Amino acid sequence: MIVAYIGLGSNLDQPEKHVLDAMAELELLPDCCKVKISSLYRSAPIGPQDQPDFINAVVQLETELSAQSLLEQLQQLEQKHGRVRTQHWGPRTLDLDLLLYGNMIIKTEKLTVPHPHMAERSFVLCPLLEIAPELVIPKLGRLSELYQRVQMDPPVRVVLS
Ligand code: ROI
Repeated sequence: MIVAYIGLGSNLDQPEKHVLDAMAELELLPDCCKVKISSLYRSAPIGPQDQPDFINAVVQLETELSAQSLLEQLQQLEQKHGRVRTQHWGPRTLDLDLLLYGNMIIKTEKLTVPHPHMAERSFVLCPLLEIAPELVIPKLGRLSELYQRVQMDPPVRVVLS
């Protein structure tokens, strides 16, 4: 059993709903159980600015799937949410990033873990810190220290009505 962390993001077509639905769907993946979910957070887009704000969250999963199989499952869920890859760093209905897979360092053509941009992104570090405050990330170090160093403004926690 491996503990994996998934970053969720959406900025199209009721983004809160895409993220909340995906949280539930992650638990239903084969050989996975969802252990912890973060709050939802809102932040301005990084990349092109002419797109809506993003809603982001992080889910901790316990899984028996290999990293590659988990990645394929995440890509299928993105498809189900109507994800189309058009503009680079453009808007999206659902983005599911495999952030961490146990303590493993993975570098293949399709997958780099730890996620290569996570240390620069407050919208990843902040929800991750909420559910795993003591986490130490391979190659990157203590999550709490990464969060203190990040340059980007913190995301705003979404209060669901
Ligand atoms: N910007 C924010 N704030 N949140 C994201 O999830 C996000 N995802 C992306 C790009 C377009 C890089 N910008 C983002 O893929």
